[in-house]
Amino acid sequence: MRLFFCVELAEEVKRALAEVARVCRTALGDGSWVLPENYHLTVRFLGEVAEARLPQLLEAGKRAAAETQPFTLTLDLLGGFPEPRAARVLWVGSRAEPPEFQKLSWRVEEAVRALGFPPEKKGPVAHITLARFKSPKDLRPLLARVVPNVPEAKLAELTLMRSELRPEGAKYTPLASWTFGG
Ligand code: 2AM
Repeated sequence: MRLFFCVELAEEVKRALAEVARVCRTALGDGSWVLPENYHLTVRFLGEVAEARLPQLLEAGKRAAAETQPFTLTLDLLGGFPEPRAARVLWVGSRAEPPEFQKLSWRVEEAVRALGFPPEKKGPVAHITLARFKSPKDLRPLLARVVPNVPEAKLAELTLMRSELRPEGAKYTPLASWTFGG
């Protein structure tokens, strides 16, 4: 099964992000726009994982969450990966990324490496993907114009999510969640 660790967002945050996406979509047009119910903060993508490894991952998630304090994230930055002038991903993130996010990412990264998963090469960037594009788009005019207006996100738990890819969009099912701080 296809799995990833993430942090889920409150409904009011998802609603505000959907409004940001609506404004962006009017400007950008085509693309694969993430369903608002699917918005999340990825912590670590694992890819295809044998079911037999699930108990170890559940243990790793539980431990990483217990060592993390609840934190907030100010969503005030619109960005593009790999770069704004030729982006394949449109995302919302933070101008001041909280150290707790980095710490959580590294705890999870260390735990999954210890389980034999290949290292993640990209450094963690706290972001929520709004859209993906088949051909790269120049997002610079949009980024210069739109500043996300989203309530502060209160992040309270780590989730191990299952992802099933479907033509109409991914279907995500939480397998387990652990409150930060135990
Ligand atoms: P994203 O947060 O930038 O969208 C589920 O697919 C989640 O895992 C997505 O949120 C996605 O990134 C993240 N992810 C990271 N690497 C991935 C990969 N190689 N393939 C698919 N998703 C990946």
